[in-house]
Amino acid sequence: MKEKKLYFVNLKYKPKNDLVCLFKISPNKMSMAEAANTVALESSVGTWTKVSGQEYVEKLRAKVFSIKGNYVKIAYPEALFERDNVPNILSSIAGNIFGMKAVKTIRLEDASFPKSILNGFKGPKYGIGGIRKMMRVSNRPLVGTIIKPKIGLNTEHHSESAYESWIGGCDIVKDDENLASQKFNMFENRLTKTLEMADKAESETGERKGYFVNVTAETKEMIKRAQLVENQGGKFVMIDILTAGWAAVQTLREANFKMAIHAHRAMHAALDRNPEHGMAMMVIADFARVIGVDTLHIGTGIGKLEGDIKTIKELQEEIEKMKVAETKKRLAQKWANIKPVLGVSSGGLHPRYVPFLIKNLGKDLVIQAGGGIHGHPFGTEAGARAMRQAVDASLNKIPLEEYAKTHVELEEALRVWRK
Ligand code: RUB
Ligand code: CA
Repeated sequence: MKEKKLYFVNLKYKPKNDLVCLFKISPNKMSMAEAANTVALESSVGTWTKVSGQEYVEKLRAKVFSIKGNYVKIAYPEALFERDNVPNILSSIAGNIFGMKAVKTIRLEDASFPKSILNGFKGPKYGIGGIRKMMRVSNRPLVGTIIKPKIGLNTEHHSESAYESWIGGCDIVKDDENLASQKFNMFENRLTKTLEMADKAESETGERKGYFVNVTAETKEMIKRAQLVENQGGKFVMIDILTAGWAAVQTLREANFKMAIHAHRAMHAALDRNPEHGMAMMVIADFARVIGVDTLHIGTGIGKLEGDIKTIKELQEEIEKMKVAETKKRLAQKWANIKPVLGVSSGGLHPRYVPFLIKNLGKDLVIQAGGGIHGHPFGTEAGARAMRQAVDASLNKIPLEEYAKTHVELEEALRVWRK
């Protein structure tokens, strides 16, 4: 490798068939160009000293092609990667660089994929259109719930709670992220009993009912569980994409089951909460979309968890649109063959927050409330009713307080949950 200073910086370079990354960098006792150069070399073909090797390797080097303040864009030639291998791609662009002494902090804000890399992936099997068709809901947000308490309920109580949620008006019932196959609520029995309840609720309400059953486990066991869901006619499986790991998400998608895949993002804040260091949720969402989950948690901008609504709106566009424009923290992307993913807002929600969510995030959304349904003083069924009433009121632009005068479940929800 040549030793020329800033060999990995080429501000005249125009990316063609490259994977482009946007980094926010705070250099450590060196110029920005030197720090960016170090990031590009470590994340592509270089190392900290001159090594002997064949000259052709240089063709694969990453190029820093834009430096604006703390924001740096780096282009990686697509040939650098095994193009259908997410762990491989991340080991370059999101690997050693986070620990380099050349930077005080570094955050990967976004990635943008060339068509050749997108072509290597399946993307979502259903996407927004497919999920709407499957659930027969065309013109409103879907309403979902997470059974609470999040863990510890036995199978009978868990499936009863699911039934009550569905007949109250929920479209979707979801396992919590930390429910797998514990002794108190084993997977197989829960699946059978809950799907029975879904069938019962479907015939009683005339609506489609979906169960996001959590198959997160060691990968062979995960596939076994997903197969059981397929055998029993379930519509969805759920996976905790970060704790299971990217290879597991690929394994599940590549297995090409009939079910749609719901992605829970537990642990994302370990990567994305620090605005100066780590990896933005935008990048996590990008890889979830290319691999092919159908629904993904994006945050709320209002509930119990960190996240501002402007960032969440940009994230929603990233997963729900076929083409997104560049912003300060996002790169432009044309999604080519990759279908859109439906965003899920969840975390500390209750009916009072519904107008805010619909105003900001629109109808292509799953509005999901756990405590905000099961904590309703009249019980789970009433809690689900109150959520649907809040959705109806918001879509008809009727203030909640007004609608509550003729809808007792909503009235009670507004009385107990003031903000
Ligand atoms: C929801 C809950 C979910 C979070 C995850 O329960 O705990 O796991 O939505 O967060 P509740 P995120 O409705 O009782 O708060 O959606 O931000 O990934
Ligand atoms: Ca992107």
